[in-house]
Amino acid sequence: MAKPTTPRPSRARTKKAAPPVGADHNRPRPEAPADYKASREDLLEFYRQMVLIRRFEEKAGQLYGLGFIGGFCHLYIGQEAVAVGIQSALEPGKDSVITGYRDHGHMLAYGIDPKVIMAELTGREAGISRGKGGSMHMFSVDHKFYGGHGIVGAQVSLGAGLGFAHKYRGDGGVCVAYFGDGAANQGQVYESFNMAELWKLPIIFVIENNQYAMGTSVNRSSAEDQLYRRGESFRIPGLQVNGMDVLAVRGAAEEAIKWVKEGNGPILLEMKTYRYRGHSMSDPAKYRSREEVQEVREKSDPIEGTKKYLEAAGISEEELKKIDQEIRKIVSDAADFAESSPEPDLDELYTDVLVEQY
Ligand SMILES: Cc1ncc(C[n+]2csc(CCOP(=O)(O)OP(=O)(O)O)c2C)c(N)n1
Ligand SMILES: [Mg+2]
Repeated sequence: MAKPTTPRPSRARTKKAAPPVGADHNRPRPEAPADYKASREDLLEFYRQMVLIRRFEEKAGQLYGLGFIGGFCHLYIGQEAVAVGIQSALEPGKDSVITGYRDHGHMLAYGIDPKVIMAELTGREAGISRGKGGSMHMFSVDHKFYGGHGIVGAQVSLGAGLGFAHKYRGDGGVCVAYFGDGAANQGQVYESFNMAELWKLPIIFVIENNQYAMGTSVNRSSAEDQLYRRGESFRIPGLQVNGMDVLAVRGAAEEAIKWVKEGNGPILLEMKTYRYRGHSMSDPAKYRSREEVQEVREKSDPIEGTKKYLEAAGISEEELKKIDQEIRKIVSDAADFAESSPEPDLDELYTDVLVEQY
C-alpha cells in the first residue's frame, strides 16, 4: 500500500493551551454573592423553618416504620438550609418552584400546612394531592409549587417550561428548578440548559449536591464533579455555595434572582449539602461510613450553625427551647390529623388521572 504523501500535522506543532472555562466569551458574569445580613427576626424564622423540616421528617420516618406511609419516602434531613434559604428570597405567588421526589422540606419552606403534607404522605383524602400522590408527587398550584417528580431529571425540563411560561406571560416571575447531583448526569438536563439559555428564560437551576445519588458518590460517578461548571458550555454561569449555611444560601439566591430578573437568562447554583439519612427508607448505605455522616453532623449541621448566629444575635437558649416545643406540637398535631383522616373514597381512583376537556 502506498504511503500517505501528506503526513498528519504533529500534535506538538498545533498544540495551544485552551482558555480557562468562562474566559472564552467576553460576557458579564454574576457577582460573587455575599452572605445575607439577617436581622434577628430573619434568623428566628430560618431557625423555626429548619427545625420544622427536621422534626417533620423525623416523624415521617417513624410513621413509615409503623406502616402508616406506603411507597417511597425520601427525607430531607441535613439539607434544610437549601430550601429555607432559597425560598425566603422568592416572591410568594409570583415565582414558581419544581423539584424531585425529596420534596417535603420544599413544601414546608413554602409555608404549606404540615397537616396536608402529612396527610398526603399517609394517603389520606385531606392530603394536598388528595392522598393519591404520596411522598413523591405533591403539588400546590396555589403556591406555584409544581411537584414533586419521581423521574430523575424530568423536573428540569418541566422547569424550563415553567420559565418559558413566566417569560411568555410577562409576569415577572422566576422559576427555581431543583435537582440532585445524580440527576445532573441526565441528558435531558442539558437539552433544557440549551433551550433555557438560547431563549434567555428566567430560571435558576439549583443542584442540591448532597454528595450521593442512590448508591454511589458524586466523585465516583461524575467526570466533572465540580457541578457548578456544568452550565458553562451553554454559557450559563454557575456559583458554588455552602448549602449548609442558610445565610450563604440566601445571599446566593438573591444574587441569582437579580441576575435572572435583569434579563441575563438562566443561572446555576450548586448547593454543597449533605443528607444524613439513606437515599430512601431502605438503604444499606454501603457507599459511605458512619463516621463520615457523624463528622458532618458534628461540624456542619445547618441548624447548629444557625444556632451560633442566633447566640451571637443575643437570642437566649430559652427562646429557642420555646420554638422547639412549638414545632414539636405542630408536627405531632400534623401526625394526629393524618392518622385520624379518612382515606380517599374509591371513586377518587378515577379523578385527576385524565384531562377530559381543554
Ligand atoms: C430516570 C430515572 N432513572 C433512575 C431512577 C432511580 N433513581 C431514583 S433516585 C436516584 C438517584 C438520584 O440521586 P440525586 O439526583 O443525587 O438525588 P438525591 O436522591 O440525592 O436527592 C435514582 C437513580 C429514577 N427514578 N428515574
Ligand atoms: Mg444526591
